[in-house]
Amino acid sequence: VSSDSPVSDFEITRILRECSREKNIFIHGKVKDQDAVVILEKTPIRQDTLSKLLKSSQLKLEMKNDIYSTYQLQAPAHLNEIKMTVVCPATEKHVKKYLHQEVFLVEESGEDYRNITLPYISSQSFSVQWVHNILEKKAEADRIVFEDPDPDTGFVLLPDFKWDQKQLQDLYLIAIVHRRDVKSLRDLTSEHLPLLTNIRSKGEDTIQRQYDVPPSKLRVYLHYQPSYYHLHIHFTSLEYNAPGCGVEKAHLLSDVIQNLQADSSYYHNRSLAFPLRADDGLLLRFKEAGKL
Ligand code: M7G
Repeated sequence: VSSDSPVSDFEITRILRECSREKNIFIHGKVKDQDAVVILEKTPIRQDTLSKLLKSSQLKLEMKNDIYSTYQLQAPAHLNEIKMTVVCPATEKHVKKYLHQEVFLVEESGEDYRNITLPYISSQSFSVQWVHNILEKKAEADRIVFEDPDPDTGFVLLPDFKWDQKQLQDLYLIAIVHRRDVKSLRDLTSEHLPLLTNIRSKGEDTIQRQYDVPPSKLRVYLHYQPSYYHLHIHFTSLEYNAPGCGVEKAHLLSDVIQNLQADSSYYHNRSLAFPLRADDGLLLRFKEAGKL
């Protein structure tokens, strides 16, 4: 590790989560005196480097039996990269976000949102400084793929930091709205339909043009609850099982648009179900209110 690396002084405290199938590991540790979370993830094998990988790697036979054989393949360093994400200084909430935890499904009525969830998220949620930095071009400006600057219906489209952009199998972009008064799905009414339809059409057009991925290969959705309460839309490859793309957390943008067309206060009134982790403060609030 080079001396200007953010993790050259990293001291491991504990492993928060590990998944051999996803080939990633989430580590809590300290850099000097600051808490840090480091995520290491093996990147997908790229089709465009396949022949190089097969030709230039060293092979070690592990076993052979009839028509079956397995090898250990030692790929050259540049074909064997690991993606690292660093959160430093990390808050207690970041550490918890990545810790493997039991989850519980909560059903939140519109009233529960206003009485329990809203007061909680107003005081407890993650900072959206990184979002403002993107909108103000103070960070990631060179990564912006498309921008519509309109203050009401405009947004910025850029790669999510989960995607290293090296292959399309795990394509992942996010559209972040310019308006700062929409926290989540719950705030949406028919007033926001021009914003949502604009994001859908320009987002899909841009991804088709830029990456040659048609709308029929995209999963376009919002999370409820999100981690960051500034409205943003996820655009992921349909082939990629992105974390949080399951029915308990993801709401397809096309469904959201139709629900608002049918009823402007749909998301104001409806009960919405979502998973909460055992150590989530919001879960405790629901329990205290006798809702679980
Ligand atoms: P979310 O639904 O609020 O939360 O989505 P989740 O993290 O629980 O899914 C926020 C999305 O923004 C996630 O897909 C993150 O990977 C992505 N993201 C988070 N941060 C801090 C950044 C960042 O600094 N830059 C970029 N480009 N994406 C980020």
